[in-house]
Amino acid sequence: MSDASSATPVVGVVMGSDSDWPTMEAAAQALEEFDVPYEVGVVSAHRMAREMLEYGETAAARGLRVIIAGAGGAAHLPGMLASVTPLPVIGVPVPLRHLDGLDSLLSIVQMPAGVPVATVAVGNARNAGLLAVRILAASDPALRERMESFQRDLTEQARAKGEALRR
Ligand code: RP5
Repeated sequence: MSDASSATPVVGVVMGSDSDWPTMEAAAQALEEFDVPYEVGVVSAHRMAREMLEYGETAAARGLRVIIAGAGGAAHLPGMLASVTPLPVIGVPVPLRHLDGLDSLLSIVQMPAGVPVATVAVGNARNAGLLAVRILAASDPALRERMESFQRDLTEQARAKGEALRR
């Protein structure tokens, strides 16, 4: 586990394997764009079950407010973390070589009632990062203003692209 900033992390970005990082990096990038302190780590649900449970059980007390968890295949990490923490958990289905990530998506999204995981699209870790920012922004007016500015920019970019195509 490594701190990505000197400030106390408020978002935990975890994944089942270091092989998930090329996908999960986009979540970290989104958090950096909003200067949200985060930490990154590998806590495999299957290969490091005890560490995974300890991570989930201690996350809130350590100051985390949101967990972003990515995994592929039999992707149990987000759901298992959600079962042992009261924090919001955002699941990222990581696409592997087989089944195009459909297995990861279904493993993460089909949670039983009472144990929610907010699941983003297959491979869309950027949206997981942005959703974490929105969750934090709900109780942080300055961060909310930055999110609103980001949304205005997104609209402007879409309009400009539309204008460029107009005939
Ligand atoms: C999952 O198994 C991980 O999240 C990863 O997506 C997948 C494969 O892991 P490696 O064999 O590449 O370490 O638990």
